[in-house]
Amino acid sequence: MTATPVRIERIETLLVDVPTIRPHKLSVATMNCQTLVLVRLRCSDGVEGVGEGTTIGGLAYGEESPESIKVNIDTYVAPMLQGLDATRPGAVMAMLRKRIQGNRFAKCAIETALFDAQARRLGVPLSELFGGRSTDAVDVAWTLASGDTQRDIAEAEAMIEARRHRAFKLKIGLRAAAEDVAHVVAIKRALGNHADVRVDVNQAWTESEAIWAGARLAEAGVSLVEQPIAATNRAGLKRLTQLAHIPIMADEALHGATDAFALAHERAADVFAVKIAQSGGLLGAASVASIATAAGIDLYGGTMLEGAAGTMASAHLFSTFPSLKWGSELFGPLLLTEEILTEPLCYQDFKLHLPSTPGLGITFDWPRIERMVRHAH
Ligand code: MUC
Ligand code: MG
Repeated sequence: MTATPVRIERIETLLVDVPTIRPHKLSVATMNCQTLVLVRLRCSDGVEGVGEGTTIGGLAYGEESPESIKVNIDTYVAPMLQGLDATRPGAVMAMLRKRIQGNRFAKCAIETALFDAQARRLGVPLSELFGGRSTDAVDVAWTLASGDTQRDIAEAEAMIEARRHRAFKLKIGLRAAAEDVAHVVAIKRALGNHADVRVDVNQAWTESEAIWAGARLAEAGVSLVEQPIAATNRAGLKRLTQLAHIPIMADEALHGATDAFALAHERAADVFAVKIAQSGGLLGAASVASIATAAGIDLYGGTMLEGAAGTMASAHLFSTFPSLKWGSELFGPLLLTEEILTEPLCYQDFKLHLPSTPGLGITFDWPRIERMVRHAH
């Protein structure tokens, strides 16, 4: 007797607008609200999986917006997936990659929901489908991005005191490089050796600004510079890495395995920010990590400031890496004013602790989420 196949029955997408606890200032956008793009995938055996494809600042950061992610899933992806075997996420995604160009965030949301459902079906945490965990908790940095030096120092000190974060990423690149350097140096000086301070320029500097600033930041004890120059300027990133003033991390230059391979081949970065959304999903992000490991490039667990689903999907994957040298920045849910889970994620002792329950290991508070869902007029 053959078992009844398990089919993908229904895929629903939701845009959930959640205000942030304070303005979050990046060189490309100031966020006062985050729009979570959630996917609910229901299967014929009654199992449901959840995924997320959230981005930053509409179209300011990437080439997909929350609205495009939703409309492309609703119009193209969902009909393609209906009726397919839900127990084979890898095969479903391979088909989708062949038939749909780009749309990495949308693919990530779908792939996460497929793996969440399959892990629930098998009764194991999602991490077990990616080789099993090296750790049950990942270090989590916090981003200081209020734009105000004193406010950032007070915020960092409160985080250290609460034992929530001791590594801080400073968002810079909006102001002149000299002003930004003064801001960062003042914060590093105030926090001293209690904190690891890094900067993320989000592509804002020219190469010569990056050379000048990198030397000064290193002198002040800053540990890392993330994506200082344009993502397209891979040769420039390589030159900055070779200068060896300060470790260089690739973020926006890294859109999955092909970029990872090229960057690794040229040794154009010291560290990779691995992001599930930028990599087109968990499988792509796992490939990015493997390429980095083979090339002797350090790993950092990046975020697109997702809510609980994207954050936990990332945490499950990152927990399987043999080493996460630079920790992670999986603090997205802490930047939001509203809790969307029945039980919040566990941030304690500078780490995010992973649940051992099946799938993503989280339970959504759907009635509460429903009150924040954006409805078409
Ligand atoms: C980025 O560029 O890394 C991650 C943390 C944060 O504050 O912004 C994001 C995006
Ligand atoms: Mg970045």
